Amino acid sequence: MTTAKTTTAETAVEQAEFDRLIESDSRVEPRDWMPEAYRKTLIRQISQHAHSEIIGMQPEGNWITRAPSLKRKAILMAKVQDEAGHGLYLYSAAQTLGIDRETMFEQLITGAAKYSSIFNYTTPTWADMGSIGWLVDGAAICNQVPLCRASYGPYGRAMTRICKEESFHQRQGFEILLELMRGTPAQRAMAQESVNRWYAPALMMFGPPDDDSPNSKQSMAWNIKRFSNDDLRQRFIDMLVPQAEVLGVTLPDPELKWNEARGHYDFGPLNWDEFYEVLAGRGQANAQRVAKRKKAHDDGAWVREAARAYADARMEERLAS
Ligand code: FAQ
Repeated sequence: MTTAKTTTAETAVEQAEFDRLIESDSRVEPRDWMPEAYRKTLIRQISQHAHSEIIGMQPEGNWITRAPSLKRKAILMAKVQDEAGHGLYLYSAAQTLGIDRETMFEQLITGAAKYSSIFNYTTPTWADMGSIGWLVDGAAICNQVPLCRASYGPYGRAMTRICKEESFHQRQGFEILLELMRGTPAQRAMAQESVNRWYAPALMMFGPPDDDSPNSKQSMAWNIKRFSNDDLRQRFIDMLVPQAEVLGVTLPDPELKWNEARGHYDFGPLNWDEFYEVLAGRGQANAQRVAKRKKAHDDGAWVREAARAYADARMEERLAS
């Protein structure tokens, strides 16, 4: 009885300290007490973010062997390797919350954990490397710069480094499209056709409209998310329009129009049925993406076993000395 009372009192003190950290916009660190719901939300978001980076290597990995020049190949390889690194920082950040890598992997393969809808779209043309860099990395930066200030320390710190690399990714995509748009009529047509396919899915990366976003309110109260899905989407569109003018591409939305009174661009409705179909596993490439990830994991079993055997041997040596 006494123990239970003490525990409740202790929890109240810990909760008050957690609330103080959040209210003062300070960082919560792995050693700190945190409410279970906060821990769960972070594990959900960080692990899904990590899965997105790892699955996100596939649509571009598809073009490494077919890049049009040695220079483009080297840049693309570096970018895809960066995504692997982002996945690893993020898995490590999630592990500080008490979940292990094998469990996260199982959640990805069984569909219990999501990854970004955008990576279920296919990349049939070289111009798609430009669109992914410009639109997908552009949306990722817009969403992720505020996450550098996320209340959970390991997540915010991982995001700072990730964002630096993402801005190089965005610029290389923009430059691929710029070169195509300055090329032959066929190259210009290829760039425009690709932008037509990636534009709306990139806008949907920010998540459902605020009214249909069950997690936003609490995540914002905890200083994990700093802006709502719709606010970030609007910010991204406002940023894209002048960049599209420089490129000379048309954004495929006839309702896109500057609204002087709002100080923002108005835009047409998005097809949220398509978004939920992709989330339900019925996108262009869901099955292929997960199967490929599973095969890579299975094929890498011997590396994990060897690394474990080596670590065990080193430990035995240390204990013996
Ligand atoms: N795709 O209540 P909300 C990248 C789910 S990395 C799939 O609004 P929340 C770099 C959401 O999880 C891209 N699912 O949720 C790169 C929730 O379901 P749950 C990844 C989505 O968490 C570039 C449900 O819908 N970035 O691109 C999506 O508050 C090129 C209700 O939604 C991040 O993960 C979606 N688009 O807000 C790599 C950033 N949107 O979990 C390679 C961190 C929503 O309850 C190549 N994450 N859902 O079952 C976030 O900022 C947030 O988690 C949001 C969603 C904004 C994605």
